[in-house]
Amino acid sequence: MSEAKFVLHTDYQEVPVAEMQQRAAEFYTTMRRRRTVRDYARRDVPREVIEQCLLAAGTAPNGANLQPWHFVVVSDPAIKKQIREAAEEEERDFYERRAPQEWLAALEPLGTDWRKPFLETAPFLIAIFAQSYSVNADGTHVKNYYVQESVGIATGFLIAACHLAGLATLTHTPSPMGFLNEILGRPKNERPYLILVAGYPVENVQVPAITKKPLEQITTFL
Ligand code: IYR
Repeated sequence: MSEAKFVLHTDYQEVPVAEMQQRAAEFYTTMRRRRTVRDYARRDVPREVIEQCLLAAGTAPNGANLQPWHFVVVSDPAIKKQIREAAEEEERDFYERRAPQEWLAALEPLGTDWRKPFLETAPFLIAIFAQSYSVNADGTHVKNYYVQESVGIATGFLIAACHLAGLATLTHTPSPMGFLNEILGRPKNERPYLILVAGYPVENVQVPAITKKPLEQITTFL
């Protein structure tokens, strides 16, 4: 059993309170400009930008630092087409049969339906997988911890990184998503978490007229 080793946290930088205020406000100002975009231009984005965003995602805090995630970055048009076809098949069933009326009513303000053209038009689909467990070289399994939370936080970092880089994103969750393992050749210990679509919006893109809850509604200070 190896013991914990510690190093000085020289990366931590204290910020004067006035600057703290300013930075926190600036971050909010930046983040509030993020919108989920569903209409993408057929315009390339350099792969290096996505790589940097993924590096940021990989810094996320996570259970026991086991980093239980895998990101499959799809730009190949043939694979995107397969994903679109499989997703639309599930989505059609969802919208036309499986979805309860209450769910459809909740989705109405977003104007979504079973058609998912963005899965082909956007330059990048990042399929995010959650590793329920890891597999050693000898085939034995290692348990992962707080997998959903960990992957959710990494996904949040990834979305923020893309947004800061000037990319629009969409969190797409076709249900069920098992087809992603087959199409992308991922192993049984990995569960599809969501597809993050990234790219440029079409010109004059429109987004639903929705609002975010005010601070008083989402917080309690005691
Ligand atoms: N997965 C479907 C339905 C959907 C569900 C929720 I909750 C959303 O916020 C948006 C869509 C789809 O992608 O259309």
